Amino acid sequence: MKNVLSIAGSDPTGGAGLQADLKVFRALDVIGLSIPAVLTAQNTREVREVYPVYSECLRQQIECLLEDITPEAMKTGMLYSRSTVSVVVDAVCEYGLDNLVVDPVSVSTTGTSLVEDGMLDKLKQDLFPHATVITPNIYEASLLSSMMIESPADMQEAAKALLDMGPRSVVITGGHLEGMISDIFYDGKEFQRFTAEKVKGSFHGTGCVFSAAVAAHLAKGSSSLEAVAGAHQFVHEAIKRAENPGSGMQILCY
Ligand code: PXL
Repeated sequence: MKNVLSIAGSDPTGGAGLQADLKVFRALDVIGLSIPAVLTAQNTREVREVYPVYSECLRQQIECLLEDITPEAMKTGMLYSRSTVSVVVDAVCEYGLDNLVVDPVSVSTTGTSLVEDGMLDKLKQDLFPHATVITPNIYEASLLSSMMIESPADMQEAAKALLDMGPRSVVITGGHLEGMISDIFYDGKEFQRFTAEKVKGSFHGTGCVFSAAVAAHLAKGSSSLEAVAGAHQFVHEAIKRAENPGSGMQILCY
């Protein structure tokens, strides 16, 4: 079996973050490796507190794991702080990690900021150039590109701007098109659109599940485009089976 590493935030509900990533890895038949970069206190209604893991702790977790196992792919999720991004960039360079999926997690579905000031600039400058795929949702793509995104044409423009930041490909998720939900993939050659019927409800963790599925597919040898197509399908099926474990948002089931 292939090994896939997630460096991300912990979400005790299991709907998003590291715990969701591990469930995706299990469902897609890869070995899941996991390093918490941030701890959160949250439930299905709110993200109450965010505690980044201090740099030395993160560095030691990465070093100890990677001197033993080399993952075939890796994803980053919520990193929150500039110093956390630095540690991850150092590790990617030092261990020559490939098949890197960067999910530029910026805000929770309930509206809480999940990044400290200046962190997104650092992510763009230092981590994006190493990424095989970056997976912003519409809101994140807009923040990162400083563009208003209101139409499929805007999504394409934003994808071009994001590709110029150095990743080998970009997928912007969660666009709306005539009642359908659409993701746009761009690798500098052509645009590909993936559409699915919009399911009613408020779902937590769709971005995490999507990027984890992309990483799992890359580890198993898929191209970026194939990995994104697989992840799109996976998320759509998981949304249809979503459950409501608390009194807030639904979490995906897969
Ligand atoms: O969905 C973004 C996200 C990612 N990672 C963690 C989160 C959230 C949203 O709440 O808590 C740990």
